[in-house]
Amino acid sequence: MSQKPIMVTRSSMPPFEEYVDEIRELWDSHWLTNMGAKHQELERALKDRLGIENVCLFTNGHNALECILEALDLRGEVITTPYTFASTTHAITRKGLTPVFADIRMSDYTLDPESIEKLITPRTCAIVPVHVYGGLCDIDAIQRIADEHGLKVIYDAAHAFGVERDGVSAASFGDASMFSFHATKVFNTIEGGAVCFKDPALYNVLNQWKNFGITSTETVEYVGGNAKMNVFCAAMGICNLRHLDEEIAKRKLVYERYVERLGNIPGIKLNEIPENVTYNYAYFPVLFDENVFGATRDDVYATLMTVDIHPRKYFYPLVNDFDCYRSVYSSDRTPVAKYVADRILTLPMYADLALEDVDRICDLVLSCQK
Ligand code: T4K
Repeated sequence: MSQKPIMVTRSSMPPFEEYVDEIRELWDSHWLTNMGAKHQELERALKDRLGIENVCLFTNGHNALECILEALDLRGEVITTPYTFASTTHAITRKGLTPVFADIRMSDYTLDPESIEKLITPRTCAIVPVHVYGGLCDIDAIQRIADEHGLKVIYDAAHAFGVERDGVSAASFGDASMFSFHATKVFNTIEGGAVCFKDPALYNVLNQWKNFGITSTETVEYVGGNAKMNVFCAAMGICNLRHLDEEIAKRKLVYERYVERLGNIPGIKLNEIPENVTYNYAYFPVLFDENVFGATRDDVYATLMTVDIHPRKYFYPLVNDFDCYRSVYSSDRTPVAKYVADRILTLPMYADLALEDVDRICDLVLSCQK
């Protein structure tokens, strides 16, 4: 059945009774937060699902990223991408580090390893790449650069939950990966996030950072914050994790219909999924080349908005064009990112999007063609 309005995404939720059953025991325990039983249970379930050893839950992906940057005790410059959500750069800046923007690749809009290499200085301490739309970065090239120069790699994997390369989860790459479990994500805990990491010693440190730096009832060793996931969010995660495969399978159908309708249109570029990657179908980005397609991204955006369909320009403007950064940075230095940000539109994508609505969206997109 056609919905109105159609937003860029729509949170998936478990059956109501399933969630109620999950939270019933919380009324008996009266333990609502501070790493309660559901919190531990979700961490265990995530380890199983992702095939990893180390995971730490957080209130949201942003706090998770701030905490891992802090826990790794980084100082100096961090090479990152301007083609991302505000969170990535803000986390770096708020932790007293200096973001340095490298350019992205045209193929999948992730960081271009060549561009990273040119920006390394003696002050560089880390690389924070983003698996944009769930498409994996050039992990091997980035790791080679990091190893050569002794840099940490912290992936912003906010979009990449459920993505695998050759059967290995996106959670396994670099020194650490941050996931967002926000309501808009393929897997959500309402608000939430996690860090997956290599060094097991980080688990206690992250737990302390997210709990005011408290190390025992009578000792506080760090100036930590409060970034603990509460158990109602963890319970939502436990439920949603049971439905993850179904969620991704439904998204795949939507994705395939979009590709069928928009895949061979001159002036439209879609992202390709490499053969060895299992994708999560998190977003459906479309790049419009106005010279070939005959209409701009903004023309298509306006056409859809007129009929209450709300695509989004993720990620426009570029972070280096934000008011809070543009006095220091210039998007002219990241020309590929600038080109993409001016032409990208992410079309509605979620598990329950009806295929007839996908057809309607595609008809409207194609009606802009000249
Ligand atoms: N790094 C990257 C690369 C990220 O993309 C993000 C977050 C982060 C880090 C930080 O992770 P978190 O700290 O958020 O865990 C949304 C999300 O709020 C944000 O999580 C996400 N990226 C970003 C790409 O998208 P907005 O400002 O576009 O959200 P909003 O409120 O306009 O919602 C978009 C659509 O989602 C709505 O039109 C309808 C739907 N929606 C929204 C909400 C809040 C629902 O269906 N249910 C909901 O509860 O940022």
